[in-house]
Parts: sequence; C-alpha cells; structure tokens
Amino acid sequence: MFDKVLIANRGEIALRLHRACREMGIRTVAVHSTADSDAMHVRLADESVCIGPPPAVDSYLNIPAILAAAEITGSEGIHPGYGFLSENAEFAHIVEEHGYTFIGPSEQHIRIMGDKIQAKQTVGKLGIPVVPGSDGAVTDGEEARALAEEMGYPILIKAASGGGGRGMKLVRQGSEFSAALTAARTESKAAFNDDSVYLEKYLERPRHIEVQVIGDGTGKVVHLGERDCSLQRNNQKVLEEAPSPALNEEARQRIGQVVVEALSHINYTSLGTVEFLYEDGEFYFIEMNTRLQVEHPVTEAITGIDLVREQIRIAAGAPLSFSQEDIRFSGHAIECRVNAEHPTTFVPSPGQVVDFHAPGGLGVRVDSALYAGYRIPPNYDSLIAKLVVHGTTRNDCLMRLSRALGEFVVDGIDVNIPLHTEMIQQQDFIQGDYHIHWLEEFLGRQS
Ligand code: MV4
Repeated sequence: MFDKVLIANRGEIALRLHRACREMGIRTVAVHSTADSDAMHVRLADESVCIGPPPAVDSYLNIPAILAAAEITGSEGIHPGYGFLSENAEFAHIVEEHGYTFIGPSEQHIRIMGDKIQAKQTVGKLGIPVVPGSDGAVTDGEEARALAEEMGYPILIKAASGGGGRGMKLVRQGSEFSAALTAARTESKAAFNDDSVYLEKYLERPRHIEVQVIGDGTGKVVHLGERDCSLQRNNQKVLEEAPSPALNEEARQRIGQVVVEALSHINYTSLGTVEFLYEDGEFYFIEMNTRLQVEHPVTEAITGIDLVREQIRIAAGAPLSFSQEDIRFSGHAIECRVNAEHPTTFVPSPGQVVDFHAPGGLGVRVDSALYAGYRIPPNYDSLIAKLVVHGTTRNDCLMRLSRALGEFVVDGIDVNIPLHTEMIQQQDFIQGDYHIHWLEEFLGRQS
C-alpha cells in the first residue's frame, strides 16, 4: 500500500480523497493555488505545496508543478479527483513515466474513451447497445447528408473530441444539414483542434442513466448499479439519484451484465462510469467516463462500498475485495449539488461565507470543504457542497431530503438550495417522472 498520496485537486473532492487515505493510514499531500492557501483541503492534509497562481491552467492543471510537488514530498501515488487532469491521458502517462502511480484507469483506456468515436466503436464491438448513427467519423458532406436522409431526422451531429454536450448540433430537417455540419466542424476544430464529427439519431426525451463499474486489472469487473442523472441544466447535473425510478430489476441486471461483460474483455481497471440515454425501455450508450465522479456518493449510500478506498487499493495492486454476488443494493439515495450561484438567475456567487451549518442526522451526508468565514475564490467551479441523503425507500429519502435542505444554512453568498427545495416538491419529481429536458422546461415555466 502507498505510504503517501498526492491529491491533485481542491474543494470537496480533495477532502473526500484525504478522508479515504487517512482511514487507510496513507499520508496525504495537498497541492493548492495561491487563491487556496486558506482552503480546507490544505488544512486537513499532512503536507501541502503551493503549485501556482489562481488560474487553474497555472496551478491545478500545471503538470510540471504537480510532479515537482510529488518529488519534493516523496509521494508514491497521485489521485486526480474529477475535472482538472482526471481524464488527461498524457498526464496519466507522465505520472507513470516518472515512477509514480496514477490512481485511475490506464492511459490507454483514458485515451480510447476520450475519443467519443473510438469509445462508441470499442464498446459497440463488445456488445454494448449504442445510439444508431454513422459508423465512425463522417468526412464527405454529400455522403453524410445521404446517410442522414436514410436515418431520418432529427439527427444530432457530435464532435469526436466533445463530450459533456460540447460541440453538438441538432438538425431537424435536411435543408439545415449542410450548414450544421460545417458549423459543427468549425466549432470543434476551434475548441478541440479536431474537426472529426459523427452522426446520431436524436432521442427526444430520454433519461440519462449511468452505470458505475470497477475493475481490478485481473479482468474482474463488477457493476455497482446505476444512477439517474437526468436532472440537469446546461449540461450540469443538479440532482442525482440511485436507483433510477425508471428501471425495474430486470433492466438493471440486464444492462449491468452487458457492461461488466464488455469491460472485462478490455480488462478495464479502476473506477469507470458508462453513460446511457434510456428511452422506451432501451439503453443507448453515449460516453464512458474514466474517472471518479462527483455523484459517486449516491452509489456508496446504496451499496455501502467506499469507492475511493477500493480505487486506491486497486491502484496499489490489490484485487477487488468483493464479487458481483456480494453487492447488496439497499434503499434509495439522492444527491443535491449545492452551488454558489443565484437560485433563479444562476449567476455565480463567490465571496465570503459568513455562516455555515450543514445538516446531519441519520442517513444524511454532506461532502463540503466550506467553513464559516471561508472566502470562496472566483476562479473555480461553483460546487460548494453535496447533500447526499439515504432512506429505505424513495419516499423515505424524499422526506429526509426535505428535512435536510431545511436545516442547511449558507449565509453571505447566494446558493441554489431554494431551487432544490422547489424541485423536490414537483409532482413529476415526486413520481420519478422526468427526463433530461425536464428541469429546463420547469425553469421555463417558472419565469
Ligand atoms: C444525445 C441526446 C439525444 N440524442 N444523443 C449531451 C451531453 C452528451 N454527453 C450527450 N448529450 C446528448 N446526447 C442523442 N443521440 C441528448 C443529449 C443531451 C443530454 C444528455 C445527457 C444529459 C443531459 C443532456 C442534455 C441535453 C442533451
């Protein structure tokens, strides 16, 4: 096992990683920008190293500075968390090349899944259902248009280097196709220096359901059920829950088995999430995330498994400590992402937190790096806390969530807690009857 791990991240996830390390007897090294000298992750860690000025490109994305911090502290493993360098195959490569362990998937798996065309082809060959569309990149405009006509509109043009909703163009009729293809290519070239795009049949009102997996490098892969992440705005998830209210046990087992079978074939190692659109009882693969995700605590709540501990154990060469049959799903969990932003305008609201009180009690977990008096810097993500509530049934969970949101105090800045309070009182939400456009439609009706 590692003696010392460097945590290449900040905020709540840096605390989450520190906590797993501390419980495992691993010493931690925090890295931070000059904007984060007073941050909680720096206070908690055993050691800390300043790696640069506030802009992330100069600090949390600064690979030479992070490697220097690893060297001077004698760190053995480097955990990237989520965001920042977590899905950067080059970073994983450099870390390993310098003799450290990258606590995450192999460089090759990160690279394959980072190219959305390669990812889709790879998992499609392994038997995972994909969205009908072009077989790989489209090059010739005329051929692409002919394929679109054959598939039938609406069609979505996606960037190979995109993901997370960046670089997509919806085409509802043939007359719009050529202009949309040109725009998609141009924007993709500008954003990612890659103009490869592909076509997919556009699904109108699917749910976003993702399957959590973990593999140990011996070919053993298990799934930890799904999360329903359909409640989102501007491609930012707002609330996630597990299990999905839309799936029955048969559908859950079916997709879980397909994913496990496929990923064990490529000996997938570490944590991963396979994302699907789900419509009319069918799953359609869209992307795979090769990182620990923000919403991993809902899976921890219903399985009782510490995903970060398992991920660290696997990176250190240990086999999985459980098999598929050992996993028992218990109850229901919901995560609300608490953001420093106005609840109706969504304008970010950095600044000093005057008062902070996190809810507690049975079945309530709050992952946050906030404290009263802390000044939230304007340079980073607006996520300031994750409220994760567990109950024996979904209804139980909802009652507990309502209670916990009512206890939550964050004074001095705007937060989106009132949005969560409103959202969870809607009949559609209470009935579990929502899809990926539901929240934006709800917000449209409110204004
Ligand atoms: C789609 C789609 C409909 N049909 N693909 C957006 C983010 C990226 N991960 C994939 N996305 C979508 N792909 C087809 N063929 C609708 C979306 C989409 C979406 C997906 C998941 C969660 C939120 C979303 C919001 C808007 C659009």
